[in-house]
Amino acid sequence: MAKPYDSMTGEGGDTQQIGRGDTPVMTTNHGTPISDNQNSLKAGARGPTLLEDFILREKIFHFDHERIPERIVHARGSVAHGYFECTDPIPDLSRASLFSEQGKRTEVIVRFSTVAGGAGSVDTPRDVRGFATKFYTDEGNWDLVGNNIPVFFIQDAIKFPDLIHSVKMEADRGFPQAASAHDTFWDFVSLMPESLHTVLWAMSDRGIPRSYRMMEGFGIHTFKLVNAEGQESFVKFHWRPRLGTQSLIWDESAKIQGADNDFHRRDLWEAIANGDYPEYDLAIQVFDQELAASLPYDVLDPTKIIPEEVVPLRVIGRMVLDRNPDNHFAENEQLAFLPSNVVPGIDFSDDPLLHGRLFSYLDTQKSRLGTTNFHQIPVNAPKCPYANMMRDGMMQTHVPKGRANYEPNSLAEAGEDGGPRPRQEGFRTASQPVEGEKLRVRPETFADHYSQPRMFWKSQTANEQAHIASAITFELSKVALQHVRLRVLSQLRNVDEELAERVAKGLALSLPDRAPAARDPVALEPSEALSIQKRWHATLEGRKVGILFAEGSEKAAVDRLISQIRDAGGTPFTIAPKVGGIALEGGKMEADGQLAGSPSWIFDAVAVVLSSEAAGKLAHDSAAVGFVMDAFAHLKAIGHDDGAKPLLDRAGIKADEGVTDLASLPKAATLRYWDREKKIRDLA
Ligand code: HDE
Repeated sequence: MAKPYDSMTGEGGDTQQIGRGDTPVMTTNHGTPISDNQNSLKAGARGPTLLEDFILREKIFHFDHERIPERIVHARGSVAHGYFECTDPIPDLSRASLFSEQGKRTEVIVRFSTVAGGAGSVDTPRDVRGFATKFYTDEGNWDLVGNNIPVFFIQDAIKFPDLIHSVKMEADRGFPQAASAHDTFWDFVSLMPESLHTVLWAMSDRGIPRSYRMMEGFGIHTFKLVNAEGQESFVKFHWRPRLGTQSLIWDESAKIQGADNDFHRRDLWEAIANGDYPEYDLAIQVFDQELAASLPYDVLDPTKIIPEEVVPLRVIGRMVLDRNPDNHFAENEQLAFLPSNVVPGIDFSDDPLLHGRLFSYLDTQKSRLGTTNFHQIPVNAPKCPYANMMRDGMMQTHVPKGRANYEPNSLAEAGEDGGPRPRQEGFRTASQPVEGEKLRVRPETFADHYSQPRMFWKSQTANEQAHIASAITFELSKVALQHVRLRVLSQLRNVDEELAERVAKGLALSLPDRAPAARDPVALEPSEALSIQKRWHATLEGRKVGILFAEGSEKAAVDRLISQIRDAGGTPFTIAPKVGGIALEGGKMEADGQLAGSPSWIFDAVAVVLSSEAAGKLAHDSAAVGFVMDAFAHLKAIGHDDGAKPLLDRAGIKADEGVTDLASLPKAATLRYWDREKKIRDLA
């Protein structure tokens, strides 16, 4: 008998090797045990491969079809499992079972995403981020498919394909990937003033979040809550990250694209793997028709927010993400969200954008996942029992018993299983009188496109305003069509003259005439909640500190810093010119990362612990000089010992509040140093 195949020597291989110890047997997809997974079947050792080789054919056939179409938008995303816990029940407002009792937990899966880039694109371009949550409630799945920005570019679903075509890579050239800084996007938005509010949010620091863990989420549309008596209220949903909202600096986010394509995905994965579970509060804004009617904008218009100073937020629960996916394909690519997935107690408003979404997501899953049975894929299936008379179809995995595939039936009377029946307490659409002519129009109440972007602009700090002005200037500098740049400026004049002037100056253009406004803007009070900097959480939790050392550094100082950072809830990451272990003053030490591959861009703050000899040497190493120079330019805290000075001097670091000794670093590292910005960058 021939010898079994040995993968080390490549010998043998024509006998079955079934069940060696606990290792499962490799089989074909139909269960036939495989003896050799290295060699295809040939006629003679150097002869032609045989068509008969069903093992080879099945393996290549399956591989050829491993990819499914990526999502047309939000193609790149990262998922995490966890739970939602109700902390403040609201049975008076909604009969949704997940909000019924204090402490009640509901399993969730969340997918965070960018919008414009493909599945293999990077994590930190300027873009809106998706924040989609599937709650596996005991009365069915509720999908809250939101974004990190509380408004959207368009008011009516019929404009969505145009918006997305314009922002994606241009149709003829296939670039730019994952970027809005190009002709077609700005052409479209300059012709659609309703998009300006969201454009301003996207051009603000919200468009470049530091982490999915430090990002707010918004359901955007007005929804309805319905209680057991059938009484309705309007509601807007908000996720608030416990770590606070934090963003990157534009130059930093652009550089991170080179250092770590997976910056956000890795951050989420590592936080969960380390037990630092991301947490968010779920808050609601609840209001009635009377309040809605009193506002100078329409609550059905998804380009508008209701400031929390007008309708306060009430926290009703928290979400904890405590489990990484086991398999990217099964739990991310195959995950299907449907805004139409609601449960009894939650209902839709008449927002025309929402209504288009109720169709689109169901439809797109058929083309992405290939079958109407996509709900049976484990990550999509409800965790509660589900039953109906829908049958068959591609990739049907259920095996229903009996004859009852129609309803009503009387089979139970003959002792057979008659199957499920609708019940009174099931989902009931909130009843509302509807009357009107069939019209293709936009309501008058949707016509003010400028008051809210102006309110957003006025709510920002000076630095944040500078970031918005320079982001628009940057994007328009990538626009080649002069008439498009001018049209954007003519729109911006309606938002704020100063903003328009700053952008015009940045582009060396004269201001064109103001665009005609469909309706004159009204003055709205600025809202503090719209600024990230005004609500900054000064904490080291969730933040990562890079510690650079080299031969001769004081080991005790590095060790001390590591434990101080950990004690404050941060994550230390050590960096050295060589990773394998180098001699420090006081012992040998391995580093987590090599200097050339660990630029300061990927940390929230840095420490430099060096002997003066090593610092003198590193002052001639561009990676080391860049490490501190960029940390300074990105407004980060820099902690250092005396020995590190030659390197800091070479990098032109000027002492300020954020440049500290090592002992003060853990506290200093909780902030960014906004005051520094005007000294190193033109904020005009
Ligand atoms: Fe989406 N959107 N969308 N969208 N959207 C999709 O559904 C669509 C909109 C959002 O992680 C697609 O399964 C239309 C607003 C997120 O899997 C598609 C309109 C908001 C995700 C689709 C909108 C979103 C999507 C593509 C205008 C914030 C990622 C793949 C009427 C409230 C979900 C898919 C995930 C995904 C259509 C507007 C958020 C094509 C037609 C507004 C977070 O169905």
